[in-house]
Amino acid sequence: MTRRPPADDFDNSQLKVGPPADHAAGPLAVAHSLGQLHDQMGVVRATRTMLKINQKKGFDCPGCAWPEGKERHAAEFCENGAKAVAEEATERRITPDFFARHPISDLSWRSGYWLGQQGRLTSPMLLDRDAESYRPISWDDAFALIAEELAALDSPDQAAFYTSGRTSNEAAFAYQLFARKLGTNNLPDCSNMCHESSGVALTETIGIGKGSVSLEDIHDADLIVIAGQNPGTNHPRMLSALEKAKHAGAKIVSVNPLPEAGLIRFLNPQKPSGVVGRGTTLSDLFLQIRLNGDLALFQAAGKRLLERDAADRAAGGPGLLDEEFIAEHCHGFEEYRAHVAALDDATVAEATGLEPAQIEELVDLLAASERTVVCWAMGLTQHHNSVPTIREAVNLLLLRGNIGRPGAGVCPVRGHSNVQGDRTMGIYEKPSAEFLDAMAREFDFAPPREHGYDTVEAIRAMRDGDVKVFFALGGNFVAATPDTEVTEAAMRSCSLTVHVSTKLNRSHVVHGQRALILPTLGRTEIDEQAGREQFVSVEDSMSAVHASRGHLAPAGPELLSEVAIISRLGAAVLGDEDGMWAGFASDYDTVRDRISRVIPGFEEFNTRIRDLDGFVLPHGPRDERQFPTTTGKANFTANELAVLQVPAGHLLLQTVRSHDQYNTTIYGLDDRYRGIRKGRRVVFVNPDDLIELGVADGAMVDLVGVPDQPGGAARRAESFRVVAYSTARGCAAAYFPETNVLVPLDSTAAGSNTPTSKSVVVRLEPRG
Ligand SMILES: Nc1nc2c(c(=O)[nH]1)N[C@H]1C(S)=C(S)[C@@H](COP(=O)(O)OP(=O)(O)OC[C@H]3O[C@@H](n4cnc5c(=O)[nH]c(N)nc54)[C@H](O)[C@@H]3O)O[C@H]1N2
Ligand SMILES: Nc1nc2c(c(=O)[nH]1)N[C@H]1C(S)=C(S)[C@@H](COP(=O)(O)OP(=O)(O)OC[C@H]3O[C@@H](n4cnc5c(=O)[nH]c(N)nc54)[C@H](O)[C@@H]3O)O[C@H]1N2
Ligand SMILES: [Mo]
Repeated sequence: MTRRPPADDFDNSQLKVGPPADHAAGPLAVAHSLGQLHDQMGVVRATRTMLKINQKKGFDCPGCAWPEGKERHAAEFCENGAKAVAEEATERRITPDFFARHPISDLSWRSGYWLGQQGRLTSPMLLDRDAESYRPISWDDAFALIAEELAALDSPDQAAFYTSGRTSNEAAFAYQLFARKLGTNNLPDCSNMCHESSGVALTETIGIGKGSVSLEDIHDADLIVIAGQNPGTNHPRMLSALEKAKHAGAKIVSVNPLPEAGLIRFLNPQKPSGVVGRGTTLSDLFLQIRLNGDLALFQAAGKRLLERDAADRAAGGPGLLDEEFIAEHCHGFEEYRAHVAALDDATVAEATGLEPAQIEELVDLLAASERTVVCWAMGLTQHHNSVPTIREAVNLLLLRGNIGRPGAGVCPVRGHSNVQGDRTMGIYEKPSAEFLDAMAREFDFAPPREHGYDTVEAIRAMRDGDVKVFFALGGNFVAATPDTEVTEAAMRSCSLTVHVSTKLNRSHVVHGQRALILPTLGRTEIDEQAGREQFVSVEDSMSAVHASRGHLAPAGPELLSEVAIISRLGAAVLGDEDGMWAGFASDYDTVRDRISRVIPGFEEFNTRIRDLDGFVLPHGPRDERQFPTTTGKANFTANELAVLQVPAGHLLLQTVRSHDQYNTTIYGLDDRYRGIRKGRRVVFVNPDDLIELGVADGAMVDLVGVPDQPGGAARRAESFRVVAYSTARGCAAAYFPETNVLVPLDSTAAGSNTPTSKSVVVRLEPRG
């Protein structure tokens, strides 16, 4: 199963490896973002744009889902938000003649970086059967072609409708309505590869799959545990919140196999001290945990808290548990207590790679804190045991009543800027009966009840010929998903692939028998329909909904908004007798009216969204300690601990983001905080592991997986430079999407079906 990646991805000739940074942000970050912006946008346009980002009358940063808070800075953005904006608001354009000059045979060998650098897509394009190049097509013909392909299916379930998390609430709602009216729940989304494990674990334990804290809770916390997250790169604005908490006396614990710069020290570029001073030291405790060891860590910490509680009570003290909370609001405590009592310390040591004294330090902090928040991201969600790991984080919080009170709670830090909103809008392959009932009432139809395909299931279905039409509202499906060879073949076997996109990417050049590119407006652009400026809405990681308005002229006259594209698709495929779709396209208020009648928490949507602060959605556990679980209480759970065994001579590889990428969008070839410049094909390995494996720092290796069957072919990613680096023993790290070829399609998290992108077993094979 060898796959050569696009040719220019291999170029490591300029690669420079230096020492990692010991802090994040600061003046250099500002210089970097301005450089990128001026390069892509010119000075005037860049400055005008940056003054609107995350402002109350401006647009929501397309970077991440971290909330803005009520008081905004003049510059409410970060280095990486600026890069995300530059990527979208670039003045470079791809016009139809670009495709004439670059046939598919050329484009399919270009790197993702090169494709993205070509500029904004401006015209709808069709790649016809057996054609060598994309050619222009009118919007009407494009919609007619999709209608024809959908009509040719034996069943609507032979189509799949993917969403990436930048899609607005309005577009997402119209899109899921379209799919369900067509007759399918095949609505896979990027969340399936992202925070699905959080959603599943939180729904089971607290009754709602969303975080329970606000920005103020972060500021007010005594203790913030950050596990499996690299905010310095992926949520830089979070560092300002951590700094604020820190100045108010909070302690911060970082749990990570890598010592990420952003969690060590932070120079706030928005404060004078950040420009001249040494900044704020963020982490009080760094636990360099083995990949996949968090379940064991949380369980061990819970066990020790219980032991200390018992000891304290025996000595006449008040104990450490919040007994009242546990008695009144929790279920399953005794089972949990019995389960962790049997936990074996040797297994914990093996799973975590940590000394008992290190775990004791965490327990000291947990015991001393009256208000604890646990934050996490992909380091917890992309493992086999992700769902029980997150359940275990909840156990730890429940013990001391840390849910539903100020300064405390669960904080899954979302990725894409509206990924949480898309799910709220019904982008979900497993919709609840209540949601479908509400849709049925509002739109007077019988929505399909059978669950649809998630991302991994959709790939299997395409591979097996069960899905023939693949439609994507944003994203870069073939590059973001696991098992690249399998996925690319699956995509190629479709009769039609359609991508609503802002930028060219690999999913446009690995295509079905026919393929469409439908260019769309981005967040930064003015969206005018029927002579009136429209706005859209988004929901951040803390359930706050607010409006987003672009202010730049669209990248080209032919672009349609996502809402317009879905509405015209709806009319072309399903007809529009009552004018609903036409109404959606010309006035987004009509979409919001529908949302207000279908989705709880959106009552009076059109009025409340016009409040510049937006509004916060209800959240039972956070607001009133109401836990809408099957037991009606917050559930303690007993989770089996199994240590992930890695065969001799192998390492556990995590696939991560560099500082210069947004998922599959590569902004540049540096990873400044980790000391890497001008190259991406590197693998970070602990120096002691290198000695044991007999591989030198700087050596060139292939990363080779473990065959699915004994004697079978192994997955392989070629040509990586070994970088000796501080990471937990037995662990390695390399960037995705280059390493997605190594992630087996069938290797997914139990309960959420999320690909296990953070625990891939590999060996390093030196290149001759
Ligand atoms: N600039 C920028 N911003 C982004 C993105 C981007 O690509 N670029 N992507 C967006 C999206 S969609 C998302 S989901 C988020 C992703 O945000 P992150 O989750 O921060 O992204 P990753 O690079 O995957 O980093 C995972 C972190 O978890 C650690 N880790 C890995 N495995 C384990 C483990 O087993 N245990 C523990 N304790 N730690 C572990 C890694 O060392 C790393 O620090 O960021 C969003 N924001
Ligand atoms: N190995 C490995 N794989 C991973 C991960 C990992 O950590 N390791 N992380 C996973 C995660 S957390 C996620 S969220 C997924 C991401 O998966 P996706 O969301 O599918 O991928 P992106 O790279 O974010 O999508 C980028 C493309 O979106 C389009 N785009 C950008 N802005 C807009 C817009 O406003 N509208 C429209 N219509 N299109 C737009 C552009 O054409 C761009 O090329 O990847 C997953 N894959
Ligand atoms: Mo994500």
